[in-house]
Amino acid sequence: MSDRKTERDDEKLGLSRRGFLGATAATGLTALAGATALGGAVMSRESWAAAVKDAQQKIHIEPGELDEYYGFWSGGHSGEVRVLGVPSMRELMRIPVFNVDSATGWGLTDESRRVLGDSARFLNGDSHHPHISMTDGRYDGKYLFINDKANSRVARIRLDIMKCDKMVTVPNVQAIHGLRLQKVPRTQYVFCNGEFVIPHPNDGSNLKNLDAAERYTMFNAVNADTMEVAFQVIVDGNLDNTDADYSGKYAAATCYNSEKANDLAGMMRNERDWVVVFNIPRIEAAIKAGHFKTLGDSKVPVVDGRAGSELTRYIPVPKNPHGLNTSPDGRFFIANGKLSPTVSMIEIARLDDLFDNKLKDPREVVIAEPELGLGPLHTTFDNRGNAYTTLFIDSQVVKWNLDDAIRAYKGEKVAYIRQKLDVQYQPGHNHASLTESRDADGKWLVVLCKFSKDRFLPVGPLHAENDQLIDISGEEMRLVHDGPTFAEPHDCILAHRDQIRTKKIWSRDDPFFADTVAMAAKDGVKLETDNKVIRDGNKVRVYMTSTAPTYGITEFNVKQGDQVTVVITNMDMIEDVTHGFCMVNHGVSMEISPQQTSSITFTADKPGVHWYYCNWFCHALHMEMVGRMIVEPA
Ligand code: K7E
Ligand code: CUA
Ligand code: CA
Repeated sequence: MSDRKTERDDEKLGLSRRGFLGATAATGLTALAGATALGGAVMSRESWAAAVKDAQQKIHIEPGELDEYYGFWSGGHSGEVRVLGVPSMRELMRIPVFNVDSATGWGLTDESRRVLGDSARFLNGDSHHPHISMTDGRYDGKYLFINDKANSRVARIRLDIMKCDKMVTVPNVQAIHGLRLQKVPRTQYVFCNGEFVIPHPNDGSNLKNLDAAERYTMFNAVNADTMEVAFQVIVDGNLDNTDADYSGKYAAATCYNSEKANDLAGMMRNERDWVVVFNIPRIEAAIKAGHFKTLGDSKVPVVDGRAGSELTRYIPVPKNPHGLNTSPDGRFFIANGKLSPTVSMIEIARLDDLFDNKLKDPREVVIAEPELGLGPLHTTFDNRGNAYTTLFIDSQVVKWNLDDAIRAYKGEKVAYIRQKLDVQYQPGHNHASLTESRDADGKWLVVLCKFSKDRFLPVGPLHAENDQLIDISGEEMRLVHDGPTFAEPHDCILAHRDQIRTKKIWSRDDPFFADTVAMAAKDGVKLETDNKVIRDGNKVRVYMTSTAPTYGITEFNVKQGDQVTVVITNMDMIEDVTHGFCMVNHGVSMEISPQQTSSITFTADKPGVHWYYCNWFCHALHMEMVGRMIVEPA
């Protein structure tokens, strides 16, 4: 422990240990990285130690005490969402979404497979951008939405039960990447970007002359209530990240491949790519007036937003821009330059003029383009007019002032950079508490670092990543916690604990299992009391209750080849008494929490005796909570 503090002291004093580590970023530009603390005087060893102690006290949550913030982390290519308490950074829960989960049975149960729909055949996902639904620019705590880049899906998670309840595959695009929500008047649309440019139609009919084929990708809006795709907008170039404004009128997205190239060198050819801005009321009006087409089997209205369209505007910005972030005061869209050391500040108040053709040059909406360091990827904000941008190549977070950046751009001699803080290492997203809402409070900053190198005990060639917690409540950013994570949270969102209201046990009328309840009603079964086996041809439905430590049915008979559906209703009322159901050697497992009904379907393909058991620890006699399925040979 004392060793680590000494190392931190050394870093603070400028004896940066990573100076000896060499560059990780392929660009080899690391050597150009700037000094650690621009503008900040080097503290004495004593005052630094006192400051760190003070910060560490803030994040120490006593056993039994609760955190002030919920954090929702994307799980990257593990496909899930993780729930953390902040500032302790304790992991509270995992919410399986685009993955299959052995513990809860997500991807195995009938209820989850209904949510997954056609895409239940995919066992992988790649979740990047979790965002909480809003009303009037404030988190309303109802839903969390998240994209799946791997299989072009968007999912909705109900935050009262922390389960995914809807999912949609966006048609006619490949790889949904950027995702953000309409903030005002409420989240009616989930905006999401199709990243890759593909030929249309993409049915193999144009492979002989692909260059001549029409090729594009689309910006998409999903209806947050129905989770159906509301509209799609054809764009030039490709689409990376997106965000929406605080008036409900505009959304914007970055494009890194204005070149429409298929290879790396081609995608870096242009010095500027662009931000495309979408005029949502104009798009809605065009669709209402019938000015749209549809593609293939899809019924989704498609409008054309390519150059010259009245629905969009293209604003050139340098170079392969990545993150797109709206400041919580509603004044700016900020595009992060990635291959340019700058970020581009787009003044949202000037967009009306841009759309009304009152500006000669779309660049007139760029009110400043501050130079921050190497590899700016994402920007987040406090409530005091400051922004925090990750510098991937420099492995730093830079704190800078929005208004001072504008003054400097106009030629005033003013320093806009407040501080640069080393992070460990190669940060992607960062996220400040409540920053995507009007309630940004400038207390905590999470920085999601892609590399941990030597920060943790080694665990083989695959290293942990490192989500660092930084105290931003004072003048100076202070690193207070390292949080190792598994592949690969891209992004997170922090909400105050009062903004999230969860259920302690299920309601019997919850829509999550309403289809199963309807099936039981058809079979004349009362789920809360009946323990019954219903045969319907070669389909067998086994209805049982569970009350710690017993199942309502401890033995049932089926025939080899029967399709068996086991439906269990957990009649326990006590919080925390979750039961499970696992049929040995059948790949069958599920969670049944208090007052929940869960069901799972499988084929009884092996004659003989097959035990089932409860796999969620529920009682002193949990081991004895078992039963047998007897399968007669065909
Ligand atoms: Cu920068 Cu997918 Cu948000 Cu990763 S994206 S870092
Ligand atoms: Cu029921 Cu363990
Ligand atoms: Ca480019």
